[in-house]
Amino acid sequence: MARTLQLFLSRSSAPKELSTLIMAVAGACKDIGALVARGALANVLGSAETDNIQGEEQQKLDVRSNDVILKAAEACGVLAGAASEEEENPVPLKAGAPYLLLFDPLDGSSNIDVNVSIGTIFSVLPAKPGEGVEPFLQSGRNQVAAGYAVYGPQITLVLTLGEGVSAFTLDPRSDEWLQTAGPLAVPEMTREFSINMSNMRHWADPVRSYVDECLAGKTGPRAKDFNMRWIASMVADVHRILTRGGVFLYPWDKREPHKPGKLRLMYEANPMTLLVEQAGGRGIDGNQNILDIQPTSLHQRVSVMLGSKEEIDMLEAKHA
Ligand code: P6P
Repeated sequence: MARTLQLFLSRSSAPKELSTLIMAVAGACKDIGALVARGALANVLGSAETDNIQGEEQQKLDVRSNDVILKAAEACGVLAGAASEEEENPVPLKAGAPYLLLFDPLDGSSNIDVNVSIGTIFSVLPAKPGEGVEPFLQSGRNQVAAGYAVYGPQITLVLTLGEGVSAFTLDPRSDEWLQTAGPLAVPEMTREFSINMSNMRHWADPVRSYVDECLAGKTGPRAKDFNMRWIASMVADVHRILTRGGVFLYPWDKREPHKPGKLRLMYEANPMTLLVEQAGGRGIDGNQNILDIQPTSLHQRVSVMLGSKEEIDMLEAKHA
């Protein structure tokens, strides 16, 4: 009989308050999964006709998912505050509580209406004294936990508490999260890269050179043929990499040169990089390990290259 998430947490070194938080987030992901599964039937498809702080049009499911998580965050009693992609400012919760929660409630919005896997990403930091954004501006190394739920053919929760990565599948019959994998390990070598090729003409030279070598295949410098995957839901692409290896790139490009990248550091790149590192992979922004970046703003963006160690070592060398 597979272990429930509750039993897994009780046997981990996680403090009781952290287990309470993880169960609260996991419960919110169940509720979001149910909304995703009902789609049009729950009137959660399509645009909410509003923009988020990034100036991006919000989908109804972005807004609904955000509400679900914020409610769970408020009720769990162990969060000093929460920060969301969908909220301009952090939401203060319980003064003196031990943790901060940062999340992207619904990642992959462009896939919602076309029934392609989407997900929720979350990161847990220790609470720090201070007001507003300040306590949240901690590097990814400070994360005490990170994870995501992927709403796909299975609803799967992937989690690290800093002692490896485990996966739990939601059993539709019992409505329990049951452990189905772990510890996950990202193979050091891969033949699969993941990038939006339509941006090729905008990439910086090191990324262009790396991808060209992958495309050159067996007769090129890599002496092997590569496959390409791009789901355009970071959660789904990273889940594939945690499951069978690969390398995911959303690098800086010339389209908006003032932006370091498209993805957000605090609640997309940091949690995903912690998971990948905990599974033996790496994550860099081209200059440094993503987890070493000292954040200066809550919604700052970052260039992301993460996955199989050999590929990231190669990308790092090309950026040197
Ligand atoms: P593009 C989804 O909108 C997202 O933030 C990530 O989940 C995904 O990897 C990326 O953007 C897709 O971006 O430019 O290929 O649509």
